[in-house]
Amino acid sequence: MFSDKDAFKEAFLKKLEMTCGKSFGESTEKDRYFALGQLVREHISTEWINTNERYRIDKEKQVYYLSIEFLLGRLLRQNLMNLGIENIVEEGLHDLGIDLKNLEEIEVDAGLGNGGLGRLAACFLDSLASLNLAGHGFGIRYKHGLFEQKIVDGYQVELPEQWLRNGHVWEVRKPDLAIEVPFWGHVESWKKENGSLAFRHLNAELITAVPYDMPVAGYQTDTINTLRLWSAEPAPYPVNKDILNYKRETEQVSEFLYPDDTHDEGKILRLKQQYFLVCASLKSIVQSYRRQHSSLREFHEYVSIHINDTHPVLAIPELMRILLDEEGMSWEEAWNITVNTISYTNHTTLAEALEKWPIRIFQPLLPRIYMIVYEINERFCQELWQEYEGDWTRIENMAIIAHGQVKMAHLAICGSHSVNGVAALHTEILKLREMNQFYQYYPDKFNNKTNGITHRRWLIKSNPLLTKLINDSIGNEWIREPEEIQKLLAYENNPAFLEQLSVIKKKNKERLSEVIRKQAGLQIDPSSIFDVQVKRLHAYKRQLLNILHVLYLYNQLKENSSFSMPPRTFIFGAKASPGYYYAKKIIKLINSVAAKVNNDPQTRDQLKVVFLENYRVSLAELVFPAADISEQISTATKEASGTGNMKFMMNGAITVGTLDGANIEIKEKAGDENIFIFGLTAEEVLKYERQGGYNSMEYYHHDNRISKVLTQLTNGFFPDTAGEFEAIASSLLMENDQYYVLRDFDAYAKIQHKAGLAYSDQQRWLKMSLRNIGTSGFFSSDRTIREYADDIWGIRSSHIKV
Ligand code: 26Q
Repeated sequence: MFSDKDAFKEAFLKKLEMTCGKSFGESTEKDRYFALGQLVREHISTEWINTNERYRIDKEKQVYYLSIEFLLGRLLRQNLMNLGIENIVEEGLHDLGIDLKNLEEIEVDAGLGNGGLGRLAACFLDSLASLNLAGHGFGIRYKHGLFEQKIVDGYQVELPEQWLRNGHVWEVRKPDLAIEVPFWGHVESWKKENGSLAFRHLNAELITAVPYDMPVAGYQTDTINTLRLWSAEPAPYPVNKDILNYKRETEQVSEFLYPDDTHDEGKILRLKQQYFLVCASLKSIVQSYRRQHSSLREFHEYVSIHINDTHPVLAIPELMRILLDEEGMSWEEAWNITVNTISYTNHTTLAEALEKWPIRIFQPLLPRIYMIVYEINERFCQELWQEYEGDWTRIENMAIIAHGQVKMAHLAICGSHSVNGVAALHTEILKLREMNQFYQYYPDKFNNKTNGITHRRWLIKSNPLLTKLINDSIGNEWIREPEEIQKLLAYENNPAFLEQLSVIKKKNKERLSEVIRKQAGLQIDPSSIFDVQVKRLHAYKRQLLNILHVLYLYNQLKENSSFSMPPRTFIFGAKASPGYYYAKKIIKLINSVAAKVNNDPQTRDQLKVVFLENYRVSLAELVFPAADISEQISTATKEASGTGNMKFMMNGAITVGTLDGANIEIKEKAGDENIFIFGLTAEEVLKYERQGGYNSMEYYHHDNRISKVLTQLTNGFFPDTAGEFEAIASSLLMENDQYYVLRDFDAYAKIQHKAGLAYSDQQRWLKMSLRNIGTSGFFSSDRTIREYADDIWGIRSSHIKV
C-alpha cells in the first residue's frame, strides 16, 4: 500500500497521466475518479492474490454465497476505508486541490438488486471479509441494474439503468475462466459396464458465462475475498445459427435484473438466469476444489454453498448432476454430500412470493436437471410414505413436484441441511405455519438468523459526524466489536453529550435538505421532525397507511383551530415494480398529497411531504442519518425482517412500528419506552385470517377521520385525478382491506400523536435516540455472520493479521 501521502500523490499523478493521456490540469473529475479507482484496485491485487494462495495452501473451508442480487452501491469510499488508506488519499488529493467527496459522486451505484435481499448479500460480503472468513459471492453481472425512477406529473416512469456506461473500475474480466452453460437439447442414457446408467446432454444450446471478479476488502485486515459476477456471451463457435439473433438471445440472459414482482408469472428468462448463475458457479467452485483435492468424496467438509432465497436452488440438482454424471457416485453418496453442502435462507412468508415453475417450461429448458429433480421428488415422497403411510394429503402438500409445477422452496428444504428465517418472529411463523409440515418432518434443519447490516457502511461511512462523537467518547473498539457501542449508554444523563447528538442530527438534516432542494426544488425545514419511510413499495408495507394519516393531519390543520402539532416533514422513497399497478397508484397518491399540502400557505409551515426520486443505496446513505422517525408499519406477519429499520436505529431515529419482523427485536434491545409500537399483533392478524378477514366497512362508517380521507380520494379533492384512486378506495372498502390499513388507522394516529409529544420534549427524545444507538450493536451483520459461520457453515477465522 502507499506508505504516505507523498507516495500516493506521485502514484496518482502517474496513473492519471497513463489512463487518460492528459495533463493534470486538463483532466476532468471523471478522469480523476477512474484513475483513483484503478490505482486502488491495482493496489489491492497483491493482497487479493495472497488471500487466494493462503486459502489454497491452508485448504481452509470456503463458503460461497449464491445470490441473484447484490445491491452494492458505491465502492470507492468503502474500499479506501477498509484498506486503511482513506486519510492518506483524502489528504493527498486535498493537496492537489481535489475534494474526494466530489470524486465519490462520479461513481454510479452498482444497483444489482431490488432491496432488502440484495442489500443483505452486500452487507454479508463486507462482514465476511472483515471477520477474516473465507466467504465469497457469486451473482450475475446484469447489464442494467434496477431501473432508474423518474417522477413525471406524480407518476413513476422507469428508465433503463446504465451503470456500465463508463466502465466499472472495480471489476476484472477473466475470459480464460469462462464456462459454458447448456440449455434445451435432450438427454441420452446408456448402461455402463457395471450396470449403472450414464447420461449425456446432447444438442444443447451453449451460453458462455464470463466471470468478472470484484475484490471484497475486509475492514483493516489483509483478507480480500471475491465477488464473481457472470456475464452471458455467445459461445465461441455457434454453428448453423443466425449469428446476430444468436448473439442477442444469449446476451439477453444477463441483460437486466428482474424487478421484484411477486404477482409476476414465472418468465422463462428468469429461470434461465437462475440456472446460468448456478451452473457457472458450481463449475467454478468444483474446479477450484479440484486444485486441492483428488476426489469429491469430502467436498462438504471443505465447501459450503449458501442459497439466498430459492432463486439459486438449482444448485441442489446441479451438484447432484456433477457428482452422479461426472464423478460416477451412487445416488446415496451424492445426496449425502449435496445436503451437507447446501444451506438455504427464506426471506418471505407471502404465499404468492414462493417460486413455482411449470414443468412445461422447466423440463425442455433443463432436461437433465429436471430428471434429477424428478428423482429427488420420487425418493422424497417414498420417504414420506414410510413416515406418514396413507396420509395422501400431507404427501401431496409436501411434494416437490405437484399439479404440473416444481416447488422451489420444497426442493430447497429437502436438499439442504439448514433452513433459516431472517428474524425471530419470521422463523417462528415458518416453523409453526407456512412450513409447518416440513418442520415436523425435519425439526433440526430449521433455525433463526436475525438479519444485520454492516455498521461500516451504515454508520461509519454514512454518518461521519456521529462516528466521531462515538469515537471521542468511548474509543473505537466498537468498530471491531459492535456490541461495545453500548458503552455509550453511560452518557445517557450527560447534557453536553446529548446536545452534541442534537447538533449532529441537525447537520445531517441540513445535508439532506440541501439534496432535496437541489433535486426537487423544495425547501424543507431542518428543525421540523423528519419522519421517513424508505423501502420498496408494496401493499403489505403500508405506505398507504402513512399517507392517509398525513391527509388526516392536513384535514385537522385546516378544520380544527385547536389542533396543533410540532412541524413535520414526511419523507417517502420507494420504487414500485413496473407491472405492479396498485403500488404505482400509491406513488401517485403520495405525490398528489404532496402537491396539495406543500402548496397550501395555511399549512405548509407545519406539514410537508417529500417524495424522493430514485431511492437507491447512495441516497439511502444520506437519508438514514437525517431521520428522526423511522416508519416500519407493515401488517404484522408480513415483513420477514426489514433491515432499513436497523439502519435508522443505528443512526438514532426512533421507530414507529408494528410488532413485525425485526421490529420486535429492536424493541427488546432498545427497551419498550424507546420505540413507538402500535397495531394488530401477529396473533391477531392470524386470527383474522382464519376468520376470512374483518369488516373494513364498519371502520369506514364509524370513524369520520377515515370516511373523510377516503371520500377525498375520489371526490375531486385532488385536482385532475378523476378516477385515479378508485382502485385504492376499492381495495380498502370493497375488497375488505387485505392489509388491515383501516383496522390499524386509529392506533397509528394515536402513536403518531404520542411520538410528536415525545419529540417536543427534546431531552427525552435525545435520550431515546441515544438508547437506540447504544443498543444497535446486535444488529451489525458481523453478529449475524458469526452466527451463520458457527451454526450453519462450520467455518472460523484462522487468520490473524500480520
Ligand atoms: C421473484 C420472481 C420474479 C422476479 C423477481 C422476484 C423477486 C426478486 C426479489 C422476489 C423477491 C425479491 C426480494 C425479496 C426481498 O428483498 N425480501 C426482503 O428480504 C430482506 C432481507 O432478508 C428482509 O429484511 C425483508 O423483510 C424481505 O422483504
